[in-house]
Amino acid sequence: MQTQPTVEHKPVIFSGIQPSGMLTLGNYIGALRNFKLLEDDYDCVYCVVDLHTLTVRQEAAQLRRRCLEIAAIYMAVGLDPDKSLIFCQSHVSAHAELSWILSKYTYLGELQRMTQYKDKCAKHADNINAGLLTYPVLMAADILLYQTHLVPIGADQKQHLEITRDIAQRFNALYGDVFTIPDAYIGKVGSRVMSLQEPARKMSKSDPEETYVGILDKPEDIRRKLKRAVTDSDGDIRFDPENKPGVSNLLSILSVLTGDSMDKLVNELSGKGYGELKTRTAECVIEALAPIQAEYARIMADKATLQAILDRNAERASVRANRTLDKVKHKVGLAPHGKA
Ligand code: ATP
Ligand code: LTN
Repeated sequence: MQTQPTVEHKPVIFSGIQPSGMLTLGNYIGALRNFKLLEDDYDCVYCVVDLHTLTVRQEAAQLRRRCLEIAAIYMAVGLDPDKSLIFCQSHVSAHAELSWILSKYTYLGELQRMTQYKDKCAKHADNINAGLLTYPVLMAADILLYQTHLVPIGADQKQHLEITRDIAQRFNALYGDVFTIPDAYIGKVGSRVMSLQEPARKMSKSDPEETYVGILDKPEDIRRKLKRAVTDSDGDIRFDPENKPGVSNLLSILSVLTGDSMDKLVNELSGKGYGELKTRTAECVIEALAPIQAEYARIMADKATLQAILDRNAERASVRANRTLDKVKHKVGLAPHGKA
């Protein structure tokens, strides 16, 4: 009897970024950089999660443009759209459909406990819509549709990954092994890059300009922002996130981007003063972002090609996502359609 050759399937990665603004150094260090590092060893699905972005009021033309921009950034960090599946969430209707079904397997109490929900309610008190609450269900749908093993995210998304696992386990307990249970991948250093002005808070693209470095910022802006970064007054360079959040934040950024250990950096910089730490960090950030910026400009100069890549990849993603969605629909008892 002839034996079939075994096909080696790589484990699946899924992650998403919202097109809610131009990306920051936090998004790069906490998420994007890891996307690229993991690309060769996994079957990767990277999504621009535009449906999530609707939870906060957006200007339509700007949101449309930003979707393309984030997809271009994915490619500019080196992700290959023929290797990794790069697409817009709203182009694959299975995400919204699965989210609707999973919301019946998610408890109100667990959604109300999410810290991002509480933070967003406080920040957007004039528009506390139902989508802010059900946001993690859509995120669970994103991840579970692709039978994902690993989800590279920043530390702020850990709670959302936990609820995703809970929903999947609850569903599997009722209907059998429908979903793969995903694990979070959170980098050891840099999983929480802090605001340059309020180093106790995470750097966020929806905060004021001076609090973050944008991936596309010009060198002079990066130098200015880092020079003005809030530190403290004891003048001592050491890694102590609790008591010295500003200095520790700069050290973490340097450590991730150079690959140098914290001990090595602290040894080199001790006694040198904050000016030196800030200059070194700025130059290192400029050097890391320069090739990404050049590649981004090249990709954005040909939007037709970019659009064609997104269209093609959305079709491929739909085929994969619908396999899981069809299984789910069958399990919960939705009527089959006539398609053979
Ligand atoms: P917003 O500020 O608009 O709420 P965000 O930047 O927090 O957006 P996303 O754009 O969806 O949210 O985040 C994309 C990825 O970047 C997520 O994995 C998130 O955990 C990570 N990330 C965001 N900010 C940081 C940060 N300051 N440090 C490390 N990782 C981050
Ligand atoms: N919730 C995330 C963005 C996001 C995501 C995902 C991340 C939506 N769906 C699926 C990983 C996997 C955020 O706000 N940063």
